[in-house]
Amino acid sequence: MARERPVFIPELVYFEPDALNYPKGQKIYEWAERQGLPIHMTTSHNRITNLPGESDLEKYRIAKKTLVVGIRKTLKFDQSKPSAEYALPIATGCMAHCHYCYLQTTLGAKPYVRIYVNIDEILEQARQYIEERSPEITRFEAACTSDPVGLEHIGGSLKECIEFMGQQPLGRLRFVTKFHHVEPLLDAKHNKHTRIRFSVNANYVIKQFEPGTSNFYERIAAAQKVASAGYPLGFIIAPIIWHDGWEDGYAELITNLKEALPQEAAADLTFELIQHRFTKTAKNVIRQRYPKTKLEMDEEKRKYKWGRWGQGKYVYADEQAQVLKAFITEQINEHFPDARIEYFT
Ligand code: 0TT
Ligand code: SF4
Repeated sequence: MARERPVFIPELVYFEPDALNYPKGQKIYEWAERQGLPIHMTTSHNRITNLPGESDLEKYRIAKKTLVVGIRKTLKFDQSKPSAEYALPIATGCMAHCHYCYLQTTLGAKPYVRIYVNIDEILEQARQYIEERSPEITRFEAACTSDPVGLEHIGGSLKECIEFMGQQPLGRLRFVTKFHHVEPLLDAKHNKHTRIRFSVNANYVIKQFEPGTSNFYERIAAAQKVASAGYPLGFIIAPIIWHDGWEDGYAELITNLKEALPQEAAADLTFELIQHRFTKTAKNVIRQRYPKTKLEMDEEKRKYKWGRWGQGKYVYADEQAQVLKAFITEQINEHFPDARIEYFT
């Protein structure tokens, strides 16, 4: 059995000065000191131009191990279709190295990990969004720009968000993770208003493209724990990748889930299915950062889908996407007849 994935400990920590005026900023500062980490002050994260590293690649790898503690200034939340109404901004960046990750392009030149300390302001804004949509339910996705479970031991923000949403009759929280470090969330007063989803995939995809994450069995063990703690549970199968033997790979994934999960975990279970996609920019960035990747990004084989804000993306051709969708849907329906498939995109 492989060694357990340890929690993330950054190698460098930067603080924006105002961050220390917030309890969470103080708390993280003390944590970093206890860990003996090199701590720097910076007037703004935009000024962090002197990260060590010779080449762009080295700078990128170091940035992924760098934590920046700051304040979320824009309190206008992004949309998060199809998973929720709004993205809840509590952190950006991620220490893992999934080759296909869209943060490589959406975070541009700032791939370091940022935690926002003004959580009260952020949640106050969420409260306003909930009010605006009342009496409809408003869902917030906390994993649009980060993997917040992997950062929970540092900032503790997720637990605060979970307990906040627990008290909102019309507010719901959801987030997805590839980490198994759910321990700090198990005693949160969630009131079933938070759905925790684990990202899972065919063995080939996890092995080839997801370095730096918890392995499949660690994720499933964590799924059992959150289900036992009464959380609504979900799985996101993403990105769905067409590869040699994909049918066996995805069939095996669903049977492994079925075998590993206790019956009661399947009581309120959802699946979200997301096919692999890439933009032209992403392809270039991925080639530079993971030059040996086996990730297939051949525009010729794909369908171009126009984007709402400029750059479009390449998805599988309709026929291929339909085959993937139909096969995986069938496997889920067979093994988890009570589960709900929320979308295929
Ligand atoms: O390339 C990744 C794809 O995965 C995107 O099309 C979004 C999608 N996705 C990711 C999804 O369908 N369901 C999820 O739960 C996500 C993990 C969360 C998400 C992220 C989402 O549902 N919708 C989004 O728009 N995002 C991202 O948030 C994309 C954008 O960069 C950011 C702000 O809107
Ligand atoms: Fe990106 Fe998620 Fe992988 Fe982190 S775990 S690198 S956010 S895909």
